[in-house]
Amino acid sequence: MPRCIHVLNGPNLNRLGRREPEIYGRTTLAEIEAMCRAEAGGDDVVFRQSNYEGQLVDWIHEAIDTDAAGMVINPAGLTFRSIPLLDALKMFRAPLIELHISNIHRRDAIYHQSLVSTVATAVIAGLGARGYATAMRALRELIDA
Ligand code: DHK
Repeated sequence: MPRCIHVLNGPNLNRLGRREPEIYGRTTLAEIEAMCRAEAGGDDVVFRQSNYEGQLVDWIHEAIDTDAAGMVINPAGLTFRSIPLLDALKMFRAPLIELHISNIHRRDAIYHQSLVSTVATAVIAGLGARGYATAMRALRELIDA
């Protein structure tokens, strides 16, 4: 049975390409999905985005219940305050990479304290959209290890 990697994206990421391009660039989420699938090798990819916290929690439960091999998550604005998201990720036992397009540590202080980083295997921030491809490569290596 092929391994499955889940790539989850939080609020407002559906607007990438036209959302504060000076921060997030002009790559669209559809283009990012294509980048992730291009890096997947023989692994299946579930690629999703939601503006709703509960939907992301449900998708994390689904990843747990279907024995996902690993996860890349860009929690977006839910990174810093969402206890429900954190509690769900605490149950996810496979490799987990937290991904941010921007370098959150070089931005306003509200973006500096990630709750998700307390449970992530690794964190990638500041590489722009290409960070997703880097995260996919790194996650597959973590899964293989
Ligand atoms: C995306 C968002 O939507 C912000 O709320 C985060 C993250 C940063 C990113 O850089 O991908 O603070």
